[in-house]
Order: sequence, then C-alpha cells, then structure tokens
Amino acid sequence: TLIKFLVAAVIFLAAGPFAMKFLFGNKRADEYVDAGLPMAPNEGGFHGKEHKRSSGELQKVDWHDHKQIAADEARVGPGEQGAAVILSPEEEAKKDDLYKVNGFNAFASDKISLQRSIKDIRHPDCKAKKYWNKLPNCSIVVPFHNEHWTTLLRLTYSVINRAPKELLHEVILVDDFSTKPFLKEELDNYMKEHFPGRVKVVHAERREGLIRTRILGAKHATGDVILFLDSHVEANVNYLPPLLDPIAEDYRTVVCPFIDVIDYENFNYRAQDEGARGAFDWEFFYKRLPLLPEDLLHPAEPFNSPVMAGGLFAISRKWFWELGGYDPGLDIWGGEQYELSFKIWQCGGKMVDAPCSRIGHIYRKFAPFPNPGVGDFVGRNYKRVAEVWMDEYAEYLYQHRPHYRSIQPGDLTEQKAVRTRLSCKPFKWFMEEIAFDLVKVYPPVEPKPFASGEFRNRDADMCIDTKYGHEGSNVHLDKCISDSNGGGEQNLELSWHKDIRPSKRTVCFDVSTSVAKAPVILYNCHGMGGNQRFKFNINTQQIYHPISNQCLDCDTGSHELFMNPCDEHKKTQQWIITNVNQT
Ligand code: UD2
Ligand code: MN
Repeated sequence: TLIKFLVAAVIFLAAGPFAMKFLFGNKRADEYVDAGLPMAPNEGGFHGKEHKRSSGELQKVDWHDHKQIAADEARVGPGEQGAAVILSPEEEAKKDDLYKVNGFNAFASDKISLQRSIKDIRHPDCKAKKYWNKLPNCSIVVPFHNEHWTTLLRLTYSVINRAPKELLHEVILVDDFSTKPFLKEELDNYMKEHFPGRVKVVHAERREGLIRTRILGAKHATGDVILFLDSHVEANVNYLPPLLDPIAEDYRTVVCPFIDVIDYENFNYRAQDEGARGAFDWEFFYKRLPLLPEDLLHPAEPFNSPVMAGGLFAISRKWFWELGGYDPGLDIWGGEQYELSFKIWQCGGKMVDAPCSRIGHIYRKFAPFPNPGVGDFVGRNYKRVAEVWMDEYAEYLYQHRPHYRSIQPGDLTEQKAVRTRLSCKPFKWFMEEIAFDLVKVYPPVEPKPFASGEFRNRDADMCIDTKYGHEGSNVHLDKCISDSNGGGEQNLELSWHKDIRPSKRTVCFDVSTSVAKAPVILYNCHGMGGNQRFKFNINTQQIYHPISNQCLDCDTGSHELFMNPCDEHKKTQQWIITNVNQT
C-alpha cells in the first residue's frame, strides 16, 4: 500500500493544479440535480483563488492558526478549556425548565462564554501534520429544530474562530420550522450584526425533518465542499483542513471528524474514544468496529469507515448532488446516515474518518421533541433505505424487526434510478469488501448462549441476581426466584460473546482488577472480551475469568459476589446453571 500511495502521490503531484481543477466547480445545486449525470470537467477551478500560504506551487503546509491557539489557551472562566461547569445549589433548582425542552442542561450552557476554549485532545502527531496549501473552500450547513440559543451560537463562534478564513466560505443555519420565538428575527439580526456576510439563516416553511432541512441548506450552499453539522457542536483546533484535504485529492471521498462528547449535564468536553470504524447491527442501531492493525500504525492518518454516525461530515458539493443528495422521502430523523454511507461506497466513493479533526457533540440525555404526528417515521425511513440499497441483506433487518415487513415505504422509483444511473455495486460487495468484519461482530443470526438460566451457587443455594442494576452497580446473590417466585433479575446468560449478562439487557459482568475479592460490576457490554470475558468449566462448575486468572466466588453470609484465586474444592466457586450448551 505504501508503494501504491507513493505512485498515487507522484501522479497527483505531476498533474498538480490541473488535476485539482476539475474537482471543484461553481455550479449551483439545481444544475447538478438536473444534469443527472456525472459532471463534465469544468473551468474556473478552485474559484481561481490563490491563498496566502501558497507560493503558486502545490505543497503541504502548516494550517494551524497559532495566534488563535495561544488566545484560546489563555482563556479562564466557567467551562473554559472544556471543563465542567458546576452549578450552585440555587442554580441547580432552576435548571429543570430548560432541561425539559432541550434534553440537556441548557442552563449550564448559558453560564459559559459563547467563545469558550476547549482542550486540544488530538493525537500529538496532529500538531505536526501538514495539508495541501490549496484546499477547496467549504459551506457549513447546520439544520436545527428548536435548538437552544447559546449552544447554537457557541457552535457558530467555534466553527468560525477555529477555521482559516479563506477556507470557510459561509455558514448556513437552517431553521426547521422551530417554535421558539428567538430563532426567528432575533437570530437573523444577531447573525447580520456579528457575522455580516458570513452566516446565512434560512427558515423552512413547514416542519421538514432533519433530512429535508439538510437538503434545503445544501441547495443554498455555494462552497466547493459542504460540511454538515448538528446544531449543538463545538469545533476543536484546526478542525477544517483535515476534512478538506482528502477531498482535494478525490472529490468522491467523504470525510468525518472524530466526534467528541460534550457532557449533557455539565458541558465537560472529552473524547469518546480514539477512533473506531462505523457500523450497524441488524436492528439498525449505530455500532462501531475496531480499527484495523494498519490504521493503528499511523494514528493521525484518515482511515476507512463503513458507516458515518450521521451528523458530522464533509462531502464535496459535486459528489453530494451526483448522488442525488439525500432521499427526500426520509422524514424527520433517522436512517439518512445509512442511506448516504451505503450510496457513497456502493456508487464509487469512499468514506474516511480524519483523526486530526475533532468536533464535540452534545449527546442528549433524552429526545425532547414530540413525534409531530407522522407515525413510525424511523421504521419507514429504515425500510426505504433497506429496500433501495440492501438487496437480500434487508431480510436480516426484517427478521430482527418483523413489523417492518408491513410498513409501506412509499415511492422508491427516484432512489432506485440513482442506483442504476451510477451503476452502483450490490450490497453484498459492501458487506464483503468494506464492512467485511461486521457479521462476525454483529451476526445476523445470534448464536445460542453457551449457558443460560439461573446461576445457583452450590454452597449458598442462592442465585446471582442483577436486580435490574445500572452501569456501575455491584452484583449480589439472592434467594432463587425459582424457589420463592419473588421478583429479581436472575435469568442470565453466558452469551456467545463469552460475557455474562441478564438475558434481556446489554449490561455485562465486568472485573477490572485481579486482587483477591475483586468486585464484579455491571458495565455496558462491549462484546470484545477482556474484562468481560468468562468461561464455564463444565467439570468443575467454576466460572473462570481468563484475564485475571481468577474464579467467580461468593460470601454466603454477606451475599457478595467477587473473584478469587481458583480452588475447585471450594463450593462457593461451584455454580449450577439451568441450561448448558454442551456442543
Ligand atoms: C444522530 C446524528 C444526527 C442524525 C441522527 C439520525 C450525530 C452526532 N448525530 O442523532 O445528525 O444523523 O442521528 O437521523 O451523528 N433536527 C431538525 N429537524 C428535526 C429533528 C432534528 O432540523 O425534525 C436537527 C437537530 O436540531 C440537530 C440535527 O437535526 O441539529 C440532528 O438531530 P439530533 O441532534 O436530535 O440527532 P442525534 O444527535 O440524536
Ligand atoms: Mn445531535
């Protein structure tokens, strides 16, 4: 691959600005849509702009704005450097009203400067990374429905303050028929006053849902690239060049930033992880796959990702419209991330995550919007995506969600026409070449658990009871339900993932130390073994934890459950499980 890359780089450099020229046009959205066919190379290139860092030659340069970085680093105050804001008890009492309508602690947001600094948590290699001196420019499109004032404004300041001026063509805020009064003239006026000529506000005439709202924004965009964002994000240091650079090399590459977490309670800014490949399970929950060994070798380089999270990504305007934009039949929320991801890969593009671009997002505590009376829009959206793009694999989705079979997806002619027009590959190709490890991690047919039922201790004659405990709770023994008919959660399984979980939930036994009496704690199941991996020894009836080399044990007096050095003669380490799969 190194050789391949070098060859590509040489060809690219030799072709130089000429190659780049036809990547970016100044066509308007409707021309792309009407043209229907891939674009002819067009003149004008990159808006003919030479930017200040360029000496005319194509080269890689440092895009960091060191002045801005220093100014950010000097900031102090509530929430600065991405710290959590702590409310006083009096303030705590006042936060509820705003919490209810936003699904996050908007009262806390109001305590923080609109231009707060956040910590640069990029991989250290990112600091030295350089990008092409000539990059396409970009329109940021942000759909919003009833977004909170300070989160929307903080987003606006952060994307403008931390982007090179010549690369950020415009910011387009698209109001999806919000009902909060301040999101009308007041917002228009604020933007006119503070960001004249840089921020546009567009108002939809009816509730469109986030997908058609993004399409509406994209139709107003005139930059080479469109960066879509959710309305409650903050962009980190130098977020823009890493998103544009791969697109400059190939306009069919779509680039996602790393999505960091802004805590919904206190606005603390932190990493979610250090990268993973996007995927889905067969109920269409968004999931992640581990990085590949070669991705780990160069942690600052973009890596292929099968599926985007949905809200945050950069795509060349040309490629977006060649793909037909989004399916406008997708209503309100959900499924569009799959539609676009499948389409990008199957129709000849690719998608990468860029580790050096980090953008924080508030994952809400709960969805604050009522269903606007359009039925099961998520189900209908999923059905549209499955019917158009997933071929025989749609069946797996329907097996996990049988009621989708009877959902009417509506007219799909236009969407199928996109597939034919661009000679897109079958879904099987996507599953085998791009998401090749997905079925291993998320098998369409879940294998049977190794063991299931009650886990009864031989000494105590009591059962393990997880008691519907949340993440972080300890696990104990209790009177067996099968003896007492009492309430509890004793139907457990040693799942095919080799973890132990209540059979109806995805919290798992997790042991993170190897000391004597190491506690067993419930954590979200990660399906990756490690701390959560257990083995059942049918002969000795012990439950073994390979990573700590200890066995599940208990105290018959206190009913505590913990790990101890294995001793097959100790009855407190012997477990009778109702069903054991001998095969
Ligand atoms: C995730 C994505 C989101 C989208 C969604 C699935 C991230 C970080 N977020 O959900 O972008 O892909 O999955 O569809 O990847 N909005 C409207 N009109 C509506 C509803 C929402 O304009 O009717 C806006 C909303 O203000 C926000 C964006 O659409 O800016 C996404 O909605 P969300 O934040 O509720 O979705 P999220 O982050 O739970
Ligand atoms: Mn969001």
